[in-house]
Amino acid sequence: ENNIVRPKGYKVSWHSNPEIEKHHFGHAHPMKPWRLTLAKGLIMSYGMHTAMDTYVSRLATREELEDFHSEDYLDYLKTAMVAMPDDETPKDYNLGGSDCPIFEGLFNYCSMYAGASIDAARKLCNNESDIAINWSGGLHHAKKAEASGFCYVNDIVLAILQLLRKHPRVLYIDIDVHHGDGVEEAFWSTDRVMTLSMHKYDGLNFFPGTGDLDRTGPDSEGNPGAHHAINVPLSDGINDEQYVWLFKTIVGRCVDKFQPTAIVLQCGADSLAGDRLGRFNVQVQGHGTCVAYCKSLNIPLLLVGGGGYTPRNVARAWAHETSIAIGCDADLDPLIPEHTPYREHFRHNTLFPTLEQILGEPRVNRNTKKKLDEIVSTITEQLRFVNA
Ligand code: ZLM
Ligand code: CA
Ligand code: ZN
Repeated sequence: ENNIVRPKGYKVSWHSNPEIEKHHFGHAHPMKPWRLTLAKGLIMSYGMHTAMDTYVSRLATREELEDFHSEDYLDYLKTAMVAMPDDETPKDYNLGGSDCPIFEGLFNYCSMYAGASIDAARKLCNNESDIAINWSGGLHHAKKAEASGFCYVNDIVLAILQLLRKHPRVLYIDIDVHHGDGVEEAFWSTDRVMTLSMHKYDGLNFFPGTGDLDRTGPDSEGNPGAHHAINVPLSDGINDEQYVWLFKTIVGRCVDKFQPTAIVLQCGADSLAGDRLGRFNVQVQGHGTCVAYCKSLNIPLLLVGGGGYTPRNVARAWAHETSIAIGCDADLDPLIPEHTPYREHFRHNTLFPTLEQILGEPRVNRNTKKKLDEIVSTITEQLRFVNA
């Protein structure tokens, strides 16, 4: 096993619990908590755990969950019947459908990934970490009293609420291929949280169907949340060069104007090329460059996971991004170590497979330069209304 040198005076904490990985959404469901096992195996085979403070996370308490979720929703989530066949389960709170099935241990699963994000946020609040990581979190669609899109409890909202105890302004950035609607909605009416989501948007078909460029916050006069929601709607096939340019340009301008004192980055890996549900041509390198850019801002940073439905690519991305957080990315051999568990899943034995290796034929890029320039100039205009 390799040993990574821990950079002096720079602290990264890794929050996880192996119990989370053992849950199953059901046969053929795209969300596979097991992808976390694959990612952890890769991270550890590079020896990266030796350069972080590692914590086995605990269950979020009822009281902590109630910071965002309603009591009746939490009651139902806790007692929802496992035995009932899918088609007989009542669809209360959007639970029990094919997207958000009720499965064994559901409430423990939710409490564990939420506990990890809350712990991670607290490490940032008391300056015990500069970057805190929870790859099992990032479940951005969950609402106050509703499950949505594979998400039941919104760990991101709970973590941001922790950060707001110490931090005047939090910037939330979401690079999952889906719109971060649950987080956006939770902080819709406050100017202490700016939400920025990049996502596939086609006005109708692609889940959750929201996130157009003109969705910028409440338009009621005098509402402090006005202009504090930022949405970057994208088309199929966007590549690394375009994606990273948009990310740096827009995040750079948001940071200049909003002056966040903490950043939460949702690193959904379904924006990668070859994802089972995604539509983009983003590669592990480009995805990681977004993390590196956030790190370079030297603002306390919470990294959470999110989507990601081709497990080998999820593992590659989150391992690479862990190495960026630690600062050992340049030292890693891109060839996946021989002793990596489940190495047979990495048919191309590199952290950075080419588009041809991933896809055979890359997806057609439907994003024109003109459209991307329009997005940047519209958001630049929007940010004229934002002050720190
Ligand atoms: N049908 N099985 C992203 C959340 C995306 C809603 C259309 C379900 C699926 C999908 C489930 C095994 C995040 C929708 C889809 C079929 C109504 C979505 C179970 C395949 C399967 O094979 C499947 C029987 C299932 C679900 C595909 N669902 C693809 N896309 C989205 C939710 C979550 O990545 O952003 C964060 C973790 N749901 O499009 C339907 C409208 C349900
Ligand atoms: Ca997104
Ligand atoms: Zn997603």
